[in-house]
Amino acid sequence: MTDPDPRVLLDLAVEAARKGGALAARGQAGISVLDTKSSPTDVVTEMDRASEELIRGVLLGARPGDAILGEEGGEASGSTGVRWLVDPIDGTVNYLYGRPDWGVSIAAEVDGVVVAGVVEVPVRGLTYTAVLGGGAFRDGEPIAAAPRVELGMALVATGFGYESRRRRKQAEVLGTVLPRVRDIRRVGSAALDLCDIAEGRVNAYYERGMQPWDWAAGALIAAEAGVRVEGLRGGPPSTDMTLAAVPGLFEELHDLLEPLGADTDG
Ligand code: LIP
Repeated sequence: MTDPDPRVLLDLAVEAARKGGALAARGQAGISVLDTKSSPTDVVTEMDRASEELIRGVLLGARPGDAILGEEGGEASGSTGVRWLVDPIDGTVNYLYGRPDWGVSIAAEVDGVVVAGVVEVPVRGLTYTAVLGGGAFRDGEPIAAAPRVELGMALVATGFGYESRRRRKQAEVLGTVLPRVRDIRRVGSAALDLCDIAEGRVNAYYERGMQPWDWAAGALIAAEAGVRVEGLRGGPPSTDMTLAAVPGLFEELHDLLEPLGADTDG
């Protein structure tokens, strides 16, 4: 079977992200918590579920044989070699509080390689996209990461998990990082953090505990914008750590985080 064209996959992802994002944006006012996951503060709203259902319908309606992994709906296997990674609302706590920094993240993998990704930011009306080898874009305009700065001049984004043990360790790591950098940003959405670095609005990003649906689309967009995106021990990002910065700064941040065991909880 010939591999599907990544641009065709991207167009479908954008259609699904816009539909899911529009539904979620309409429902943001007056939203309430439906359920919790790893801790009482790790919430799911009715819109996380409704938007993911709609997105799954658009993707699998067009390509019924594909596999899909969604934050809320779990995994369904397929037969085409294509797997979709879907986070219907990345930044759920922002969403719950009426804040604008949340997005819809959809990536397409072919035989395990992410080839297309979109992060849609409905309240801000922004669409970030990339296909493998084709550059990164915001609303169709090319974007690029900021040039390298020294670690001491870097604006560094990060985020925190929901469990108290992990948070204690993350606070400890932050205690070492904060005095060494220009400043820290905690936006509350990994997908948006990765788009921020892709267009030079922060210099670096690190976070422990992310899942493939959080990073897959944003990591491709950042990589296509010139950012190195990996785990802390080489290889692609993993749940242990997502670390992103332009070459040079990447190594500096890596060498600060690695001895701290920033990819562990203790
Ligand atoms: C969120 C991440 C964020 C992280 C939060 C949370 P969600 O995803 O994108 O970076 O710090 O703890 O995991 O739960 O909004 O999809």
